[in-house]
Amino acid sequence: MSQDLDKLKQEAIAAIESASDLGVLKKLHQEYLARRGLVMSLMAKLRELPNEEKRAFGQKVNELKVMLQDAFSEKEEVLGEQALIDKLETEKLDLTLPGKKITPAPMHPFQIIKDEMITIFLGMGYNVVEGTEVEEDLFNFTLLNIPENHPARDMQDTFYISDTLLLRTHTSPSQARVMNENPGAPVKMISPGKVYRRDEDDNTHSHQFGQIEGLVIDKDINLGHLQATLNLFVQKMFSKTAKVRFRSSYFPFTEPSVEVDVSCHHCGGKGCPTCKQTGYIEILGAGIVNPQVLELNGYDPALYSGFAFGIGIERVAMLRYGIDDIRRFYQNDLRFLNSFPREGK
Ligand code: FA5
Repeated sequence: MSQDLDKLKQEAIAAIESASDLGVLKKLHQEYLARRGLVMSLMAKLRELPNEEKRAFGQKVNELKVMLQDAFSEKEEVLGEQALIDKLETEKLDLTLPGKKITPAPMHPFQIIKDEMITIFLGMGYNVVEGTEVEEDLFNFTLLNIPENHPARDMQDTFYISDTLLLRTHTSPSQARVMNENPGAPVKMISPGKVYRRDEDDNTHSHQFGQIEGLVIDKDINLGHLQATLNLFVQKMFSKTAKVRFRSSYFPFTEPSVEVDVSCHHCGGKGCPTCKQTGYIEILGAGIVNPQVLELNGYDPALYSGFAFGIGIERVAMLRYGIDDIRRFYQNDLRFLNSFPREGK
């Protein structure tokens, strides 16, 4: 019996030492040390031994088991390390290889022009105020001197969320919000954002577009201030030679009111489908704040006066880039989008 044990031990040690990888070692472990493996099968032979030898033999089998377990663990460690070294060797990273070039997306013309417009007004000392796209009827209409059933509401029909909540039709509610935040204090602010209307889409009209609102309230503000401000804006945005036209107009929240057109980029003012043969494209509405609006929003019209304007962002972008159709802003045609500069270039 003892000879069997010695033989098994020698064979096992030799096999463990010569195991070339972890897979082979695992098989050997099963062969020798599993419940029905070679070592445990020696235990079955106990029964054949005389009683006085049983104990000593059992002890020897146990010692062999422990010894083989140690041998397996040691070999496993050595082979594990070798496997890791092999893996690192075969999967070596070449850190000197050039990386994949990441091309920044082009800037959207709406964003480029909006940023430029904001920069121009910041340069004139305006604050930037955020408005809300989902707006209360009160701020969108009533506080701007457009009470319920006023016909001007029809000109700016919109998408209603409830009887009193709607998608704002213009950025002018920011005027009422700013005035109500600090009634009686001077104001010099712009408020950019998206607006929505139930307008029929065509070359120059969209049901969703951007505006930048402007509001100045102080003592002795007059139409001359408004005109000088808008002239400076147009010169900075386009060129000193861009033709500007002030037309008298009507808004319930300004009195007098004007609309401002800039000569059409497409035909240079001769008339074409883009400008509907007029030679000009309207970019904004403006006027002197109606005393009624000052009063509705906590200002004394005997002390204060102001001017306000609302500029269409896409319209300005169309003039600057010669874009013939406002729908291009929303169609996501890559040929159009890729023709604008990329960030950082
Ligand atoms: C207004 O929205 C006024 N709230 C502007 C205003 C503000 C007047 C402060 C007085 C004082 P209007 O509807 O004209 O006005 O729109 C202003 C500008 O938004 C237009 O000149 C035009 O540039 C742009 N715009 C209007 N409707 C559309 C549309 N459907 N699609 C694209 N741009 C539009």
